[in-house]
This record gives sequence, C-alpha cells and structure tokens, in this order.
Amino acid sequence: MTATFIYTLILSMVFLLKQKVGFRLRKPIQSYISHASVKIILLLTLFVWSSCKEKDPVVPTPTTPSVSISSVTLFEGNDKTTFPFKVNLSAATDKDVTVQFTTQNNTAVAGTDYVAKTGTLTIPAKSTEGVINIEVLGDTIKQADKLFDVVLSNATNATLSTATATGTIRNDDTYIFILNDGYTTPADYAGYSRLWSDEFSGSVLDTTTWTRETGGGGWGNNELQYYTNRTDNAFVTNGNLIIEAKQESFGGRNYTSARLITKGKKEFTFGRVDIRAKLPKGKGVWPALWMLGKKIDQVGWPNCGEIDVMEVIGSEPSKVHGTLHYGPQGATSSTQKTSSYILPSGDFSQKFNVFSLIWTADNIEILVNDISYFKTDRTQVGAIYPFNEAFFMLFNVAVGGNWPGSPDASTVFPQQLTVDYIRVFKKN
Ligand SMILES: [Ca+2]
Ligand SMILES: [Ca+2]
Repeated sequence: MTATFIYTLILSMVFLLKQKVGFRLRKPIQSYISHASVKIILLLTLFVWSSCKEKDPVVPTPTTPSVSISSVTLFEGNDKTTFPFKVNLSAATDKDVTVQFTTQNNTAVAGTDYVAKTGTLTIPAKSTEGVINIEVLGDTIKQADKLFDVVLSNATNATLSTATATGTIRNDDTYIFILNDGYTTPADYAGYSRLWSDEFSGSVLDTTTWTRETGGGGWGNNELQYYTNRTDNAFVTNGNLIIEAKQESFGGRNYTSARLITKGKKEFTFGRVDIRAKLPKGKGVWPALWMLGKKIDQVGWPNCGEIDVMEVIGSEPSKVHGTLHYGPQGATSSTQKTSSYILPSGDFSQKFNVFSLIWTADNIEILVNDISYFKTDRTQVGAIYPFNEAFFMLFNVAVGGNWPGSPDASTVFPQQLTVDYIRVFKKN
C-alpha cells in the first residue's frame, strides 16, 4: 500500500514537471504546488492511496495451531483432589480442535493414587484453552511424592507440540505406621529418678529440648548431606521421632538430613540414658545417637570429649559401635576408645533396640538391649579426662563421609532413623 502510494506520487510529480517546467525549477516550489494541475494530481494520489488502503486483503492465518499440555503439581489432600491439566492452542482457529488423552502410571499407580482417565478433549472454535481434570486419591499416610503422566495424541485441526504433562502428587502427610516391636526398657529404675525424657508423643518436635542444627559443610568428616531445619528431614509422628535422609539437591549438596541437638537446653552430667530406636541402613548411611561436652565452644573438639552411644555404618547394619573421643586442646584428631557388638540375628533396621549409657564419675559403660559391650574408666583414658563434665545429646543421620564412604547404586533413599524415646535418669 505504501509502495503504491509513493509510486503514484512519483509518477504525478514527473508528469507535472514534464508538462510545466521541463525539469527546470526556476520558481520557488510553492508556486508549483499552488498550480491547479498539481492540486488535481495530489487529490488523485490521495484517492489512489485511500482505495489501496480499503482493498488491502486481511492476511489469513494459513498455519494450523499447535496444542500443548501443562504439568500440574499439587498437594495430595486426604480425600479427592482434582488436578486440572491445561491444554492450550498456540492460536485461535475457526474450527473445533479435538485431541485424545490418556493417563499413564509413573511412580503413581492408577486406582490407588489417581483415577485413570481416557477420552477426547474438544477446544471449541475461537477458543484457545481446554482443561483435562484428573482425580487424585488422597490418604493420610506419609509417602514420597508420586508422579503420573497425561499423554495427548491424534489431534484434529491442530498439531501436537507438548504432548506429555506430568502430575506431581506432593506428600502432605506425616503419619507413618511404625510397628512397635523389639526390645524395650523399663520406664523407671529403682534408685534412679527421671531427669528428663522425650517420648515423642506430641505432633511436633519439642523445641524446648531440641535445636535443628543446619549446614552442609561436611561436618569435619567430608559428609555429603545438608542438614536442614525442614520437617521433611525431622518430624514427630505416631509417638516417634523420625530423622529422614533424602537424596535431593539442596544447598549445593545431593542429600538432605537432620541433626538435632540439646545444646543449651538439656545438658547433664552422669546418669543412665536409654534411647529406643530403629536404624536406617545402606552403604553410605551413618546414623548416630551421641554426646558432646558442653565446653566445646571454649576448648574445642576433641578436648570437650565425645561419647558415641550408638554409631552404625549402613553397610554393616547389624554392628553397633560405642566410642569415646578425647584429646588435648588444639588437636586436629582425637584419641579414642571403642568397642562394637553384632546382633545375633537380623539387623538394627528391623526392630527397635535400646542403646544405653551408664555414666558415673570416672566410669563409662555402653550397652545395647542391656548387654554391656563397652566399659572404661579414668585410669584407661589418662590425664585428659573430659567425661566428668556436662554433655548434651545429638541425634543425626549423616550420608557419606570418611568412615562409611559414599552411597552407591545399592543404597535406597529415603532412609529413616526412628526414635521411640530418650530417657535420662539420675542416680538418687
Ligand atoms: Ca494426604
Ligand atoms: Ca514414643
């Protein structure tokens, strides 16, 4: 249109100049423009331009629109939840668009986690959006997030662009069924009184006792996990504390877990400690129920002292280690005394076992299921003896590190440390 206009204008000017001035401009340009012929030509030009404008055809959209489906991530809910999958056209068209769809299992299973659905979606002419609603079946049991797919096929009046979408059913539950089997210890002992305990019978972690220590710096052992303060990694359910080690990217690390400490909240010297727990297992998984001297910030490790009531490396899940670490101030490694015990059958992940410490002045004894397998006194430790001071508790599940090595393809995640109770008794 613009080209036609300019072309007409040039032709008009050439005509005018030829007729009237023979290409020589002897007078000011206004005098030519004022000439009647020029006015007529300009009017003609304007007419041609406006006619061109009216006759310009509407550009058709010759391409067929493409159809795409979008993924959906929602919490599971406890009953029925609708997952709406949006189906979009790249452009409107004057024809109805139809596309077939079907659900497919991924980690979610049709009939258990969602209702299978197959059908045909119609996006009416002039519209660009349709929705496929899939019903998700909720429950109140803690599970991993689960996935299913919705797959499009056989589009009419459209091409398929994104044909597969994923529904991510996010876990929203903390309840885990925990079989309360295995060894147990008395709620009280003659000659002792309860100093403090946690039965984990509430619905949340008691933060007057526990602090969630966080970070991913390797913790002095080149460990691979990031300790988070999220309930994903430590939570209370059904009368138990769960510390869950997960394989996931977080804070630059490929695993997450939790480390709970009673520092500044529950510190004590001497007594009996009983901790009833089921342990995680697998190569590279390293649960620990242990203690550090409360003077750690003043004198550092190992001078503050460390008492490991329970350590297991997951590649040897039936062998428990009890250890003391100690040494001079400023030392980069510790002196240690250690012993281990192997369950006569099964491993520590299968049933509850009770890990105990009997701690008196100048004496330390470590037990499992009331079987003593480590006993030492001040004369065996030597001049640097930090174990008559106050200590605090630590519960954690490390992943990888110098002692257990990294997880391998055989390691199953997530892994859980389940603690039924910790009870601390003081001798009367
Ligand atoms: Ca739920
Ligand atoms: Ca309990």
